[in-house]
Amino acid sequence: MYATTCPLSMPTSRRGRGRVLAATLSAMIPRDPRDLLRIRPDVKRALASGAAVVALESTVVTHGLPFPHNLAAARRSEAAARRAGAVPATIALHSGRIRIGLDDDELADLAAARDVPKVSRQNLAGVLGTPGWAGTTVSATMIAARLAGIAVFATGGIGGVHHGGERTLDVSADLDELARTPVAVVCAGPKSILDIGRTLEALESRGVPVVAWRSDEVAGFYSRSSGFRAPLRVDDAGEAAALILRHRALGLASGILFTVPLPEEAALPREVVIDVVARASAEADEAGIRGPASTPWVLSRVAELTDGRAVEANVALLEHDASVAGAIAIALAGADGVDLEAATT
Ligand code: PSU
Ligand code: MN
Repeated sequence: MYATTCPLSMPTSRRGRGRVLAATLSAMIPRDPRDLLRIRPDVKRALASGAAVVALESTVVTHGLPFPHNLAAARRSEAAARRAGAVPATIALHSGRIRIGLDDDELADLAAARDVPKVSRQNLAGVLGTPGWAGTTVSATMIAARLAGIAVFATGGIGGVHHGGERTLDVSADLDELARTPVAVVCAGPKSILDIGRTLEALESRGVPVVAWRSDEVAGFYSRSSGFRAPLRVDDAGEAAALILRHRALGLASGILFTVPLPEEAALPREVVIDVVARASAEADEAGIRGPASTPWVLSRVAELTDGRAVEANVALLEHDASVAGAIAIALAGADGVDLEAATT
């Protein structure tokens, strides 16, 4: 209709609109990836002075735990990292910015937010173009931490190969991220709902060091052991920091996965976990739950089937991981002064 009433103006106005669009885009497009970051002032100061900072993820807040346990977990993780002497930085997306460090009101806002996107590498740029909060998974949080210059990141459990993943290809983006992004991830093990054996195989193929903290076995998330022997072991934060520095000195660009057994008093017996996870996963299959919805669905069903004990375990392990990550970040900040150039040439 526009074309028939004013045929000649259409190409011109298209060009006009194109110019306006180009101008708007060039004002909006970041020249530097750091333009997309908004870093809380104390985190910025800590990073500038080489002090210890611990990144914390936010998908566990938006998708992993029910309200208000999610807020309690986020606050307790921050406090644990602080007690260890590090500055905590919860990472989330908000209206076009990657937020590195939230204040308490923002944390409460994030925890109460409904229907927010779950962001990994694949939808990071897309979701940054939308308003409101979004939770960052391990993969997106690693990307953000690296952009901000944060070397140590604490989470609950990483994603991995789901049961039947060899058929469905439901393999978390966390694994490829660990293979390509140089951030140390401190967790309580791959989430218990996963195929742990295949997850460890995939990490080995990708060249990701899997390091057990004070144990010979890979931690089992809700239970202290996964039943799988760990390829590597460290017994204190100094050893962990030394391993991170050697990895860097070799020019290896991958991440490092530290698995920390959750505190004894919060742990669930492994037989119980195996049984409950099998039931929840079978129900998810029957209900046709797939893809990114699968992890949150199974986690919440596991919480119901354990009368909330799984939620308590999840909160406790998040807090514990943050304290260990804090200690590693402190050791790393102390050791970073070591002249690696001199040490490696
Ligand atoms: N740890 C928890 N609960 C969670 C997660 C981790 O204790 O919900 C999140 C992490 O953000 C992890 C994500 O990156 O689940 C993995 O999801 P998927 O399996 O869809 O990749
Ligand atoms: Mn998945």
